[in-house]
Amino acid sequence: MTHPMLTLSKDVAAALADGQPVVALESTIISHGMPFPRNVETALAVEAAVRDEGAVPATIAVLGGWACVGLTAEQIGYLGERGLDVPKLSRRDLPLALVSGGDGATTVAATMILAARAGVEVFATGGIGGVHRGAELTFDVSADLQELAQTNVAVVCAGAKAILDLPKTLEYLETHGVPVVGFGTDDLPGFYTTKTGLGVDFRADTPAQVADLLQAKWDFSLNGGVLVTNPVPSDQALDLTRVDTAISQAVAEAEQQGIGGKDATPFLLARVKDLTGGDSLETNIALIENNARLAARIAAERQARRAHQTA
Ligand code: PSU
Ligand code: MN
Repeated sequence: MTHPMLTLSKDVAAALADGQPVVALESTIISHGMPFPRNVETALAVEAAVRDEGAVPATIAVLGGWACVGLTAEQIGYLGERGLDVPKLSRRDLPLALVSGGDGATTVAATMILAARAGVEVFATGGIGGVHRGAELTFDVSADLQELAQTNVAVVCAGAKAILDLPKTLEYLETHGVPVVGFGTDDLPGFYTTKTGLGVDFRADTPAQVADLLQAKWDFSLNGGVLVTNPVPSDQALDLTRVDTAISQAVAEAEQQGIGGKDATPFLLARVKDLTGGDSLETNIALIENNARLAARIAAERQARRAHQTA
């Protein structure tokens, strides 16, 4: 059931009606994940990458209390320019934004919810939220993980970054039945780095293999998402030691300054960017585009099967 406040752009509505592949994209990464104007340039480049692979992009946000699936370039520009003034919306915050009639940038969790409502099953982003370092004391576990546990959307990302506790994040996903796929790799990618030394559950070397897994899971009514981890292209990856040093310092500063709740992730991302002299931003941009292309190919594979089944 769609909600009356769910608005599909013309392009997205037409693509879904025609059975064309559609890729969902989030907006927290625009408003909270990167500085203006690179955030807007990146969001538009990512949409172009999806189109280039033959799919239709559906960037998702709440605007004026309407849950929008598919934004115009102007709307993307607005979210990027207003940056941190746009509230960050996760599952908890979504109903508040709808009743207040305000704007909001959707996290992975909230984007999955709205994508699923609209009938979009593949979503590309940079990195997901996870279990934070020190979560045994703070209880800081991103709502993204709980959403992956219950909402039927495949999330293509470059892994989770080491601002998180990666082994605990994998444990959480295992408990909640979320398969972690490595695209072309047996090693969990670490966002800025291609490897973390941790394993994935399933290696896929083609979009068709990912589509097979989605079909098996959902046909069997095993609800919930699949995390498809796609390593950053190696010529764009950062040095592991350098990233680790920056992350450790950012995590320590967050602790000293008492930064928690939904401010934790944006704070850490911004500090890592500064501490790497901006290099982490370039890597971030490259990997999102890479993920968008893969997501488009997976979405195309899903649609091709559906067409075949109904033929
Ligand atoms: N990780 C990144 N970049 C991001 C985010 C995470 O590398 O922009 C954003 C995503 O929108 C993700 C959110 O869903 O942060 C997680 O926030 P929290 O930990 O508060 O759930
Ligand atoms: Mn949190």
